[in-house]
Amino acid sequence: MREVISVNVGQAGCQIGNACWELYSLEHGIRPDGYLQDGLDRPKGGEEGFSTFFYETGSGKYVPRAIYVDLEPNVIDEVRNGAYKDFFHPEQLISGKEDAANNYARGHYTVGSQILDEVSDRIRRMADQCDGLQGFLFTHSLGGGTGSGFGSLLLEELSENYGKKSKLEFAVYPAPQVSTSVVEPYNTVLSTHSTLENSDCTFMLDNEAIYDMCTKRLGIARPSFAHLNNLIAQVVSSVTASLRFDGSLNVDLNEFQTNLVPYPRIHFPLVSYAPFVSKNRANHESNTVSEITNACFEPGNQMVKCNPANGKYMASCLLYRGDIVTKDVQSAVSQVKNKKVVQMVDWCPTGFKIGICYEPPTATPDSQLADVQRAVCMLANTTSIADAWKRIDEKFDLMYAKRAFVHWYVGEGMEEGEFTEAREDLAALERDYIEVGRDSFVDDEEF
Ligand SMILES: Nc1nc2c(ncn2[C@@H]2O[C@H](COP(=O)(O)OP(=O)(O)OP(=O)(O)O)[C@@H](O)[C@H]2O)c(=O)[nH]1
Ligand SMILES: [Mg+2]
Repeated sequence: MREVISVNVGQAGCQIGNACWELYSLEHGIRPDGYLQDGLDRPKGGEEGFSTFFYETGSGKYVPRAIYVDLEPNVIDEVRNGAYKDFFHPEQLISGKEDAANNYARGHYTVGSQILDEVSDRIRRMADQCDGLQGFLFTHSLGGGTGSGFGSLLLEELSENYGKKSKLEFAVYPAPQVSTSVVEPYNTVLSTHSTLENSDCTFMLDNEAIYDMCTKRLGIARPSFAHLNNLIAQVVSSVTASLRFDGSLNVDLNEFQTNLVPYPRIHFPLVSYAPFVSKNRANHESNTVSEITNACFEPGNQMVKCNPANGKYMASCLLYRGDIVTKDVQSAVSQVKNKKVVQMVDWCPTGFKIGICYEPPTATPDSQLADVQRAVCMLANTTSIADAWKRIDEKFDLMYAKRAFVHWYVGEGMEEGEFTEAREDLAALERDYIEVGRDSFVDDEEF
């Protein structure tokens, strides 16, 4: 067994969690009340695939291995009262009384620290139910007070308690279009700094990139969080499909991680996904393996705004799902290589790791995405993702030069030195990315 516990923190984390669990339940044939759909005698996903994410109770109900935490009650009350209210055990849903008010320091030190033991306890109980816990899947925002502050506090705690168990993150990167506060750059930098050593792999979800997919690809005039989250859920589902479904060319996430992360700090793979087909165009698109593979190299399909043409790739994985023939994948990949759209670092062989899951993607009923026969998700460790750090660091610097809003953090007991320390760490991260992208023979000459 290789169970994975999902931990959803703060508004963005919990709402993305909702979208993901709705999708997982449909993919595995489980109803919103946790029982199997009519006609199934066990969930879809092979002998044990589904049980990495669900456990079965004595009465034949399937319960997500998931924890929801928010410092305020509204977002989680919607889960408690919504269509999936019977899906979760009340113990899995933890909310406090007042939020972190967009303040990392409140989420990390004052308000957040009061709820830490309780959350830690619930996670422990869930971990005790596992035979061979593989790790944790974290979703949270980097810009919110709870997501950034409590998220990083909890990751720290998990590192202490579960040592080497892997911790993967889906982290929402702030965007002006759907921003909820001016201090998001502060929270993002502070959170990234305190999480850098406690997370093994972080997939960033840039709300601006996803917002643009909704408007440009799917024709949604004014995308809501629900729209963004539907796209995000598709991506998270693709990344986790290899864990949830048994299959022949189905490589474990651990194995992908080994290939994707050459140095511990360089652990932010760029995620791309194809196809994005809206329901009203479904009949006009064919989406061959070659087309969807090529689409992964188009900036409009990336979950983070950056330009891979200006950077170098260190590693990449292509995770296909649905009606896929291996031969088609091989020819699509060699086409990509021949076109030289991908520039690799010179210290790493040009390898694409391939995974295939034969279960096709599913679209939720209220999603704007159409049902398609096949899809692909690319995870690429490229130096160009450092653009995202550069952007956020610049915004941080503008405010910090004037010490604007800093008193809110200091007022919650945070030392001002943590700002400079965090910012220096991010500067070092930007330099790390430049370093790994440099040609090695140039380095030798300098020697
Ligand atoms: N994609 C996506 N982003 C969201 C969602 N909800 C909030 N965000 C983004 O998350 C950031 C705000 O963080 P939240 O997660 O709302 O804050 P929180 O973690 O609840 O923290 P506090 O409310 O400050 O205690 C902003 O960048 C929002 O644009 C969501 O459902 N989906
Ligand atoms: Mg909140």
